[in-house]
Amino acid sequence: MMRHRYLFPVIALLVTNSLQAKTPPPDESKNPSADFEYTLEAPPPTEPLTLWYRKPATRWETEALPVGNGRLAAMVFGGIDHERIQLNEETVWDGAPSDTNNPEALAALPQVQRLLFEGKNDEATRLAKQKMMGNPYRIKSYQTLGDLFLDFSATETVASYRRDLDLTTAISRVQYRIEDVDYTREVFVSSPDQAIVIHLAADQPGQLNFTANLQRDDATTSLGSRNRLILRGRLGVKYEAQLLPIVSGGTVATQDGKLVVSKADEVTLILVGATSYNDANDISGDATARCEKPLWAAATKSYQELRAAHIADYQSYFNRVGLDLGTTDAVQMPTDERLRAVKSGAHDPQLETLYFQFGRYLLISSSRPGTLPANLQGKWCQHYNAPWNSDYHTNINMQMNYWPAQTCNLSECHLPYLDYMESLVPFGERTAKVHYGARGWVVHHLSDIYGFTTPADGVHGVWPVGAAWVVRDLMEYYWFSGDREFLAQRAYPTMKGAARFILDFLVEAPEGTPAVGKLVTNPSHSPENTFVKADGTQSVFTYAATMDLQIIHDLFTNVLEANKTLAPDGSLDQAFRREIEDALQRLQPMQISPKTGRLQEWVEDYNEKDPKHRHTSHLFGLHPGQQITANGTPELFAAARKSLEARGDGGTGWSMAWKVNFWARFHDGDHAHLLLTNLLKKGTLPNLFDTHPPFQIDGNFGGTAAIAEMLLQSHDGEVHLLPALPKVWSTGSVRGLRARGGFEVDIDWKDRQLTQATIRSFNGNPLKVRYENKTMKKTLAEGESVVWRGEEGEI
Ligand code: FUC
Repeated sequence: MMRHRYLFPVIALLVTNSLQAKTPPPDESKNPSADFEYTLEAPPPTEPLTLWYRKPATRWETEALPVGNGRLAAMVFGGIDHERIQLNEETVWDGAPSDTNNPEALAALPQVQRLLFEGKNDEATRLAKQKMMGNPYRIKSYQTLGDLFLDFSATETVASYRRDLDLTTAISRVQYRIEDVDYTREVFVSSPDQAIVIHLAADQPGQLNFTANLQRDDATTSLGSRNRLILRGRLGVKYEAQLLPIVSGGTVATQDGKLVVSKADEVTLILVGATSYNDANDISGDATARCEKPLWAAATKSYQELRAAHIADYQSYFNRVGLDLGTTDAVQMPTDERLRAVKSGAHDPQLETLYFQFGRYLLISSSRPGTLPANLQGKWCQHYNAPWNSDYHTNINMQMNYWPAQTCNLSECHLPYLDYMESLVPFGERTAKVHYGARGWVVHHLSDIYGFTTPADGVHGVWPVGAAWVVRDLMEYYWFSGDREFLAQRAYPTMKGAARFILDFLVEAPEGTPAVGKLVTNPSHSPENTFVKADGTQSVFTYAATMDLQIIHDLFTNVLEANKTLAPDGSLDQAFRREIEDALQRLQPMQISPKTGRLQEWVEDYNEKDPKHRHTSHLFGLHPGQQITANGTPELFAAARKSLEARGDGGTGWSMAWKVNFWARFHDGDHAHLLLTNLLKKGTLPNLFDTHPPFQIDGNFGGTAAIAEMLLQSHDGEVHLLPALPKVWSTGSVRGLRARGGFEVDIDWKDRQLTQATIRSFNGNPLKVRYENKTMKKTLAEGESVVWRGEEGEI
């Protein structure tokens, strides 16, 4: 048999990181910790929905593979003599409940507003920085729970190595052969059993020999009964992890805080984690009890039972959507090599499908009913001080995480976002009152799990439209589900609170401004873009940024729709409704620049300091909003397109993902695909994680949502099939996408033409479906479906 052999270089870097006690990664240099000789045979057959690699991961960020159940998460390296499995629990978050409202803010507000209207942006910035920030104005970081290390005896020669992540089962597997023994390791995170499960096996008895230990800075590890490993520590919250080995054959013993497994046939490690976090006000829970309950329950089950329950649970989400964009031989290549080929110009439609399904996988694995929402890194974070604290950024990032939730048929995974937003309401009400003297509730540009709603980081944090934006997902949830009780009990009251704040926050623009007499926001930003004024001075701080006006238009329109849906006779909240209708009339409209023909980013036609800036905030009204459409507002639609062209085809990961969505909304499939390719080329790491850089998960979710948006749209009163199909996806099919109005849609196409669509109705709403310039109307009963092949008229 032909064998390729190559040597891994000896990595003998001894990193002294005592100066960086709080700066993991602790020992990426240990993976692999010895010099192996890999013997590769022909790659094993692979499956289209599997990420797979020929070597163990050496770097967490780019190579390790994520598994998770919404609450617990892990990154698997697949090491041979040294395995690192990095662990997360979603509430291991530094900080503690505290009141960060700043009582000086309210008095400064009118002065800051006056200065901004007078064009004294620098003075306004100085004053706002001094008086309007939260106290303190920084939050602390989401953190790692620690690491599980498995150490095996050193090996010289390893054959047939492969590690993978199977998206159809949510199991990460490592396989290799040493001498004539085949080893297999599987890792998954079970939602039904609330445990990280690691299973080690060999095809011959008595071959498993290793030690296991749990580690984290500032935490202690001890041994409990039945050789249980316990890791305990405290930030504000108390955190804990416990590991229980279930060993067949051989022996298990303990030594120096480690488990020692010798000559075992098969081993299952059950790993649980929890903290004392109850909610944003209360961190007094019992972390130990929260660990022990699922631990002992899982310990009564066999590995096969745990595995089967996990797969059944996971597949009840994952299997709802199928995508085929065409096949390619590249499917036989490891995922990192395929990505490299795409970076050098190859077209790999199956990698695009894999990327799409990976985004769905990540959402299912980081956001389940009852958990917190996915943060900037989902739930996967190896840091003590993560980039942007791995927080909830509400000026694009957290919202983008949830763009695929509805269209990609993961409605339940949307719930953590909605629950979390509602949990912020009482905190946001206090901030509205203390900082703005306003009713309702406000969130600024970021938050954490302790109810942080005040301005953070710098003057760009004085961005009071966060709540107004996040509540749009409540309406999305309603549009997709048709759940009227949800609309009445949850969506409407929460949107109303956000709208109340905006009603009080809006001010009339004075003489001397282009918006004179109109209602505008002040202070305001176009997140986080700097403008240059006619006198050459620069600022980020102004009034009436276009995005604010669009967010407010969206919120007011949605709250009115909800009000009218709940009480068609107009009897609900009449005074409030009139206030909203009146404010909507008086709201400053969007402007098209006479200089450039583009949609203006600010009410004054400033130049941008960086015309290619990553945020394209003034296109919110195009996506995710729906104020700008081809039919409804053709001039704004054309101006928005010019704005996007001027921004270019680059950006950070999430920025490119947003642009794919924009191009999809412009019904330009080829340009959308160009951006998707750029996202894969420049914004995607070998483990398919999105990179800002560094790793940030929003681009994965935005990219997945965008692929769905290219195939199906429903924001403009009709179900639009294949609105942005690129030439390169000439033949394909998609099953199970969801559309507003309560529909599920399957589409087949061939040679760039629709062949057939099946539309199932969940709510019995009237259906209008479009393909190119053909439309069809039909009222389907609840549960009824229709097959359409693009014929005009009613069928
Ligand atoms: C926003 C963006 C940054 C980054 C951060 C987490 O502030 O401007 O690019 O994504 O969020």
